[in-house]
Amino acid sequence: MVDDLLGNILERVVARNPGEPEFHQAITEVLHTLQPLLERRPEYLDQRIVERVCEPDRQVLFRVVWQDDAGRVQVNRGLRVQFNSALGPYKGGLRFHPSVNLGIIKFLGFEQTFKNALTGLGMGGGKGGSDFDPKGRSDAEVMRFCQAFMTELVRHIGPHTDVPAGDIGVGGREIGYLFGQYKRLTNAYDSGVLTGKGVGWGGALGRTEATGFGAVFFLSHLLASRKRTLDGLTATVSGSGNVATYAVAKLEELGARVVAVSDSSGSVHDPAGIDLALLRQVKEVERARISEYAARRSGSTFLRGARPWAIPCDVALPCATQNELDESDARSLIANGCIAVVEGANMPSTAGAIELLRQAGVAFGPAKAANAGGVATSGLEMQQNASRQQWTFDQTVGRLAEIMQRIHDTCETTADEFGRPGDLLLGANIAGFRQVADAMLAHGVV
Ligand code: NDP
Ligand code: 2IT
Repeated sequence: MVDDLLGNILERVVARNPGEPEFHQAITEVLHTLQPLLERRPEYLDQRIVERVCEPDRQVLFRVVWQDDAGRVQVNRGLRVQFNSALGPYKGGLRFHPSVNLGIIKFLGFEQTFKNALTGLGMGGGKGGSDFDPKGRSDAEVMRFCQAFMTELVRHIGPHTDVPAGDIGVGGREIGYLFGQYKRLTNAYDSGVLTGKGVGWGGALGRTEATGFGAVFFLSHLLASRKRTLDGLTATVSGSGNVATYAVAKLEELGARVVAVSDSSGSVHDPAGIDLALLRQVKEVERARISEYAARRSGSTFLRGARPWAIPCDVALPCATQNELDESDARSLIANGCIAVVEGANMPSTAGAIELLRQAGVAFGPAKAANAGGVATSGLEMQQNASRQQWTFDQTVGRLAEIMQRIHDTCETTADEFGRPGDLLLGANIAGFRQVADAMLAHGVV
């Protein structure tokens, strides 16, 4: 009965959002896990909470026009989807990548809503970005693009309304240019309007490291509940951006050997263990391709066009992008004896891959729980801005560690409560949804 109702809702959501496969995928994954909750809480269906959470509060699409270094006029599209504000101001990153479209931003905003609920820090869900491609652009071009983008975005955001941050293609440099333009347009030093700011002007120490660190804290708890530790394990990580870099750093600090990282052109296999200083030099300082790492590091090889999942490992952390770990990748991981997959990226594993990992008994840390450390630390940055304080690195990372432990335990106990021990995907979806749904019920028909 509930199953039929959920099936009908899903069908309607897919029909009214055509051509948005990533959004359909994210909604399908969540709705497929809600049945046991809805059987106990029929008021969610009576009040049409499921339909309501699948419909964004607001979607803003806008033109972004700027001039490149050669004086040519460039036209991009800007987006901000304000998905759900039941728990607080909209909160979520901005993605600058040529693949960005409305369906991708909607999937990210939908996921963000439940992820932010799991942090317990009173944040709603939103996401935005542009099809602008920062690769190969000069700092001056990136600055002019960010200024043009903020010239429209400024109307829609604010410390109590909507608080953007980084995501793919948006890091400290971009947040700086965006903040500068926001300040110029408003004549207000609203520190709390963006997170991921520089530590000298309102940023929180530890925010840069937070998503990668948080994912590894989550992995440690996942292993601990199976009486294992990271010490001595072999890890593979995809991506070599913000999340991947600080996942590598924490994995190595906790005694694991990371033998692979990647970017969209291929993977590096480094059997001796990734040299973190070289990785940061190549990616953060020089903004070069990951093949450059292999060129400078003896004993490592560059596997052009390959994902890292065929390289044997005990634990795997997809930290690049959506749908980067499919069924054939899952088969390779299982065949090589991988014991845990923890998602640093958003929706990196396909539904088929997740099912294969589940059947094989591989421990699984779902994105909306495992990568919540980034946005949680954005919440801590907002707390610091509101109280005009700056905490030490250890204070912030200490809070992050507590939050990740609590998120892990919430997922575990919720899975137990609904008779599916160890199914942290179900635990995360139900725990996040329940919190949003109860707030929406309390707020009435709005
Ligand atoms: P970055 O831009 O810093 O790094 C992205 C990395 O992923 C790069 O190595 C990039 O390679 C690779 N990548 C991007 N797109 C693709 C693609 N289509 N195919 C293969 N590789 C790709 O981004 P982040 O590290 O911030 O984000 C990584 C993931 O983590 C995303 O899914 C993001 O949504 C998620 N996330 C980020 C958080 C944060 O705080 N930053 C918080 C929670 C989740 P290349 O340079 O070749 O494009
Ligand atoms: O996907 C994510 O959680 C992020 N990109 C971070 C969002 C944030 O507001 O810090």
